[in-house]
Amino acid sequence: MERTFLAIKPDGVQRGLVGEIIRRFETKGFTLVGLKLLIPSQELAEKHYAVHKERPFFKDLVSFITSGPIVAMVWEGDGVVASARKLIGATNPLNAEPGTIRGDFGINIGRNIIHGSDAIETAQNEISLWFSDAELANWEPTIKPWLV
Ligand code: FUP
Repeated sequence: MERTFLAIKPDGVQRGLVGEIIRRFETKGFTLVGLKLLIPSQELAEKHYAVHKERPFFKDLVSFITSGPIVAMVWEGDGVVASARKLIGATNPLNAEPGTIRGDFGINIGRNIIHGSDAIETAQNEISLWFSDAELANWEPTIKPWLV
């Protein structure tokens, strides 16, 4: 079953958006299989954003993501990687459609509330970077009337 890695960034946590964001993925029909709150280490943040290490915003990005607690999550379900990206919206919240998380709650690209893996392979790498196998629950809801 497809899985993705999502992280509510320090701005999302501090603005009290954790419940609202989790609700959106739950009510969409995805299954939560991993969840923890942590302040990421410098090393973890640099590995997570390694693809951006030559970009001018890299230093600020790492400093922001390590500045306070984040909520790291793994969600599971058909098409969850692409669907979560749609629910999250465009990277720059000013370009994100209303109805998306960034479109509804953000205006600043450097404070865009939530991270979501951009492809299935990236998701696999990010999940193993942030979670051990023991931290992930292998379970399925026994009743899925919303999928029948
Ligand atoms: P996304 O996949 O939508 O999170 O966006 P990217 O991987 O392109 O960028 C990762 C993070 O870098 C963004 F969430 C915010 C930050 N960023 C900037 O601060 N400035 C930029 O010009 C681009 C990205």
